[in-house]
Amino acid sequence: MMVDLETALPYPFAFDPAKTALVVIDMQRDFIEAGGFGETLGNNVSRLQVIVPTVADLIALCRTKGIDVIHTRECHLPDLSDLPAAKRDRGVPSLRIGDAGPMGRVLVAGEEGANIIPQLAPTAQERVIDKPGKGAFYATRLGDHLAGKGITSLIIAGVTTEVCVQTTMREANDRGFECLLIEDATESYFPAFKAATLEMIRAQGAIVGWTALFSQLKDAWH
Ligand code: TIU
Repeated sequence: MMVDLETALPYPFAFDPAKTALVVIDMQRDFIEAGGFGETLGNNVSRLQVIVPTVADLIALCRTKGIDVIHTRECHLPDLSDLPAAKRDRGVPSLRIGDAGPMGRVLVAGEEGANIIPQLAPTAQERVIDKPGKGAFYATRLGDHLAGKGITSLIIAGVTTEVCVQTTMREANDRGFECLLIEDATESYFPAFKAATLEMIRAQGAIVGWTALFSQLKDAWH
Protein backbone atom coordinates (compact mmCIF):
# COMPACT_ATOMS: atom_id res chain seq x y z
CA MET A 1 0.00 0.00 0.00
CA MET A 2 1.27 3.46 -0.89
CA VAL A 3 2.45 5.86 1.81
CA ASP A 4 1.43 9.45 1.12
CA LEU A 5 3.77 11.89 2.83
CA GLU A 6 1.66 14.99 2.41
CA THR A 7 4.00 17.24 4.39
CA ALA A 8 7.03 16.62 2.15
CA LEU A 9 8.49 19.57 0.29
CA PRO A 10 8.00 20.90 -2.31
CA TYR A 11 4.79 18.79 -2.62
CA PRO A 12 3.50 15.45 -1.32
CA PHE A 13 5.81 12.45 -1.81
CA ALA A 14 4.10 9.10 -2.36
CA PHE A 15 6.03 5.84 -2.15
CA ASP A 16 5.38 2.11 -2.18
CA PRO A 17 7.34 0.56 0.73
CA ALA A 18 7.66 -2.67 -1.27
CA LYS A 19 9.71 -0.73 -3.85
CA THR A 20 11.60 1.57 -1.46
CA ALA A 21 15.02 1.30 0.18
CA LEU A 22 16.74 3.38 2.85
CA VAL A 23 20.26 4.48 1.90
CA VAL A 24 22.37 5.65 4.86
CA ILE A 25 25.41 7.46 3.52
CA ASP A 26 28.87 7.38 5.08
CA MET A 27 28.00 7.46 8.81
CA GLN A 28 31.61 6.44 9.45
CA ARG A 29 33.99 7.21 12.25
CA ASP A 30 36.20 8.97 9.67
CA PHE A 31 33.60 11.71 9.20
CA ILE A 32 31.93 11.84 12.62
CA GLU A 33 34.69 11.22 15.19
CA ALA A 34 37.81 13.16 16.06
CA GLY A 35 41.02 12.02 14.37
CA GLY A 36 39.40 10.92 11.11
CA PHE A 37 39.27 12.13 7.51
CA GLY A 38 36.76 14.92 8.22
CA GLU A 39 38.96 16.44 10.89
CA THR A 40 42.11 16.11 8.75
CA LEU A 41 40.35 18.42 6.27
CA GLY A 42 40.00 21.06 8.99
CA ASN A 43 36.36 20.46 9.93
CA ASN A 44 34.61 20.54 13.30
CA VAL A 45 33.21 17.00 13.27
CA SER A 46 31.02 17.49 16.36
CA ARG A 47 28.44 19.19 14.12
CA LEU A 48 27.63 15.84 12.54
CA GLN A 49 27.05 14.02 15.82
CA VAL A 50 23.68 15.69 16.49
CA ILE A 51 21.88 13.63 13.81
CA VAL A 52 23.01 10.23 15.12
CA PRO A 53 19.88 9.58 17.28
CA THR A 54 17.57 10.57 14.41
CA VAL A 55 19.42 8.38 11.92
CA ALA A 56 19.18 5.52 14.45
CA ASP A 57 15.40 6.09 14.75
CA LEU A 58 15.05 6.20 10.95
CA ILE A 59 16.97 2.93 10.54
CA ALA A 60 14.84 1.34 13.29
CA LEU A 61 11.61 2.48 11.59
CA CYS A 62 12.70 1.09 8.22
CA ARG A 63 13.74 -2.22 9.80
CA THR A 64 10.34 -2.44 11.51
CA LYS A 65 8.63 -1.80 8.19
CA GLY A 66 10.77 -4.46 6.53
CA ILE A 67 12.30 -2.26 3.84
CA ASP A 68 15.81 -2.78 2.53
CA VAL A 69 18.41 -0.84 4.57
CA ILE A 70 21.64 -0.10 2.69
CA HIS A 71 24.73 1.52 4.22
CA THR A 72 27.55 3.15 2.28
CA ARG A 73 31.14 3.84 3.26
CA GLU A 74 33.53 6.17 1.45
CA CYS A 75 36.82 4.31 1.57
CA HIS A 76 39.62 2.94 -0.55
CA LEU A 77 41.35 -0.38 -1.08
CA PRO A 78 44.46 -0.87 1.08
CA ASP A 79 46.69 -0.66 -2.02
CA LEU A 80 44.95 2.64 -2.96
CA SER A 81 44.45 1.38 -6.53
CA ASP A 82 40.99 2.98 -6.54
CA LEU A 83 42.25 6.36 -5.30
CA PRO A 84 42.84 8.89 -8.08
CA ALA A 85 45.91 11.08 -7.55
CA ALA A 86 43.59 14.07 -7.99
CA LYS A 87 41.70 13.02 -4.85
CA ARG A 88 44.73 12.11 -2.76
CA ASP A 89 46.66 15.27 -3.62
CA ARG A 90 43.79 17.77 -3.23
CA GLY A 91 44.11 20.52 -0.64
CA VAL A 92 46.32 20.71 2.44
CA PRO A 93 44.91 18.14 4.90
CA SER A 94 46.82 17.28 8.09
CA LEU A 95 46.92 13.65 6.88
CA ARG A 96 46.26 12.37 3.36
CA ILE A 97 44.07 9.40 2.42
CA GLY A 98 46.06 6.23 3.15
CA ASP A 99 48.27 7.87 5.80
CA ALA A 100 48.38 6.37 9.30
CA GLY A 101 46.21 8.28 11.79
CA PRO A 102 44.73 7.71 15.25
CA MET A 103 41.97 5.48 13.81
CA GLY A 104 44.26 3.63 11.40
CA ARG A 105 44.95 4.55 7.79
CA VAL A 106 42.72 7.44 6.75
CA LEU A 107 39.69 6.40 4.64
CA VAL A 108 41.01 2.89 3.98
CA ALA A 109 38.68 -0.16 4.07
CA GLY A 110 39.30 -2.43 7.05
CA GLU A 111 40.69 0.36 9.26
CA GLU A 112 38.85 1.58 12.36
CA GLY A 113 38.09 4.98 10.89
CA ALA A 114 36.32 3.55 7.85
CA ASN A 115 33.84 1.63 10.01
CA ILE A 116 30.29 2.82 10.47
CA ILE A 117 29.87 4.28 13.95
CA PRO A 118 28.81 1.60 16.46
CA GLN A 119 25.48 3.32 17.22
CA LEU A 120 24.41 2.74 13.60
CA ALA A 121 26.01 -0.64 12.96
CA PRO A 122 24.49 -2.60 10.07
CA THR A 123 22.91 -5.98 10.77
CA ALA A 124 24.44 -9.08 9.17
CA GLN A 125 21.64 -9.04 6.55
CA GLU A 126 22.10 -5.42 5.48
CA ARG A 127 24.14 -4.49 2.42
CA VAL A 128 27.19 -2.28 2.94
CA ILE A 129 28.43 -0.57 -0.23
CA ASP A 130 32.04 0.63 -0.21
CA LYS A 131 32.51 3.50 -2.64
CA PRO A 132 35.66 5.28 -3.84
CA GLY A 133 33.83 8.45 -4.87
CA LYS A 134 31.34 10.86 -3.42
CA GLY A 135 28.39 9.35 -5.29
CA ALA A 136 27.26 5.88 -4.19
CA PHE A 137 26.52 4.71 -7.76
CA TYR A 138 29.98 5.44 -9.17
CA ALA A 139 32.16 2.29 -9.36
CA THR A 140 29.86 0.24 -7.09
CA ARG A 141 27.18 -2.45 -7.40
CA LEU A 142 24.48 -0.26 -5.86
CA GLY A 143 22.57 0.19 -9.14
CA ASP A 144 22.53 -3.56 -9.80
CA HIS A 145 21.48 -4.28 -6.21
CA LEU A 146 18.53 -1.87 -6.40
CA ALA A 147 17.47 -3.11 -9.86
CA GLY A 148 17.59 -6.70 -8.62
CA LYS A 149 15.19 -5.85 -5.83
CA GLY A 150 12.83 -3.77 -8.00
CA ILE A 151 13.49 -0.63 -5.96
CA THR A 152 12.19 2.62 -7.49
CA SER A 153 12.18 5.02 -4.50
CA LEU A 154 14.95 5.90 -2.07
CA ILE A 155 14.82 7.41 1.40
CA ILE A 156 18.20 9.04 1.99
CA ALA A 157 20.13 10.00 5.14
CA GLY A 158 23.75 10.54 6.14
CA VAL A 159 26.70 12.86 5.68
CA THR A 160 27.67 15.26 4.40
CA THR A 161 24.60 16.90 2.91
CA GLU A 162 26.25 18.83 0.09
CA VAL A 163 29.00 16.34 -0.71
CA CYS A 164 28.22 12.59 -0.66
CA VAL A 165 24.51 12.90 0.06
CA GLN A 166 23.78 15.41 -2.67
CA THR A 167 26.05 13.66 -5.20
CA THR A 168 24.33 10.33 -4.54
CA MET A 169 20.87 11.89 -4.74
CA ARG A 170 21.69 13.49 -8.09
CA GLU A 171 23.09 10.20 -9.40
CA ALA A 172 19.91 8.42 -8.24
CA ASN A 173 17.68 11.08 -9.76
CA ASP A 174 19.36 10.70 -13.14
CA ARG A 175 18.83 6.94 -12.91
CA GLY A 176 15.08 7.39 -12.46
CA PHE A 177 14.70 6.98 -8.69
CA GLU A 178 12.25 9.08 -6.67
CA CYS A 179 14.32 10.38 -3.75
CA LEU A 180 13.31 11.68 -0.33
CA LEU A 181 16.01 13.23 1.85
CA ILE A 182 15.31 13.27 5.60
CA GLU A 183 16.28 16.78 6.72
CA ASP A 184 17.17 16.01 10.33
CA ALA A 185 18.96 12.79 9.37
CA THR A 186 21.57 14.59 7.27
CA GLU A 187 24.19 17.14 8.29
CA SER A 188 27.08 19.18 6.97
CA TYR A 189 30.20 20.74 8.48
CA PHE A 190 28.75 23.98 7.03
CA PRO A 191 25.18 24.93 8.12
CA ALA A 192 24.72 27.29 5.16
CA PHE A 193 25.64 24.52 2.71
CA LYS A 194 23.08 22.18 4.26
CA ALA A 195 20.36 24.82 4.01
CA ALA A 196 21.28 25.63 0.41
CA THR A 197 21.35 21.96 -0.56
CA LEU A 198 17.87 21.30 0.85
CA GLU A 199 16.57 24.30 -1.08
CA MET A 200 18.22 23.42 -4.38
CA ILE A 201 17.07 19.78 -4.20
CA ARG A 202 13.40 20.71 -3.91
CA ALA A 203 13.45 23.84 -6.10
CA GLN A 204 11.88 23.89 -9.57
CA GLY A 205 9.23 21.31 -8.65
CA ALA A 206 11.58 18.80 -6.95
CA ILE A 207 14.26 19.05 -9.63
CA VAL A 208 16.38 16.56 -7.63
CA GLY A 209 13.85 15.25 -5.10
CA TRP A 210 11.87 15.84 -1.93
CA THR A 211 12.70 16.61 1.69
CA ALA A 212 10.85 15.98 4.97
CA LEU A 213 11.56 15.72 8.68
CA PHE A 214 11.82 12.27 10.26
CA SER A 215 8.74 12.92 12.43
CA GLN A 216 6.73 13.72 9.31
CA LEU A 217 7.78 10.46 7.65
CA LYS A 218 6.97 8.52 10.80
CA ASP A 219 3.55 10.13 11.18
CA ALA A 220 2.62 9.38 7.57
CA TRP A 221 3.80 5.74 7.63
CA HIS A 222 1.09 3.77 9.47
N1 TIU B 1 34.28 16.49 3.10
C1 TIU B 1 32.99 16.28 3.10
O1 TIU B 1 32.18 17.14 3.44
N2 TIU B 1 32.51 15.05 2.73
C2 TIU B 1 33.21 14.01 2.21
O2 TIU B 1 34.39 14.11 1.89
N3 TIU B 1 32.55 12.82 2.05
C3 TIU B 1 31.19 12.63 2.36
O3 TIU B 1 30.40 13.55 2.29
N4 TIU B 1 30.83 11.43 2.79
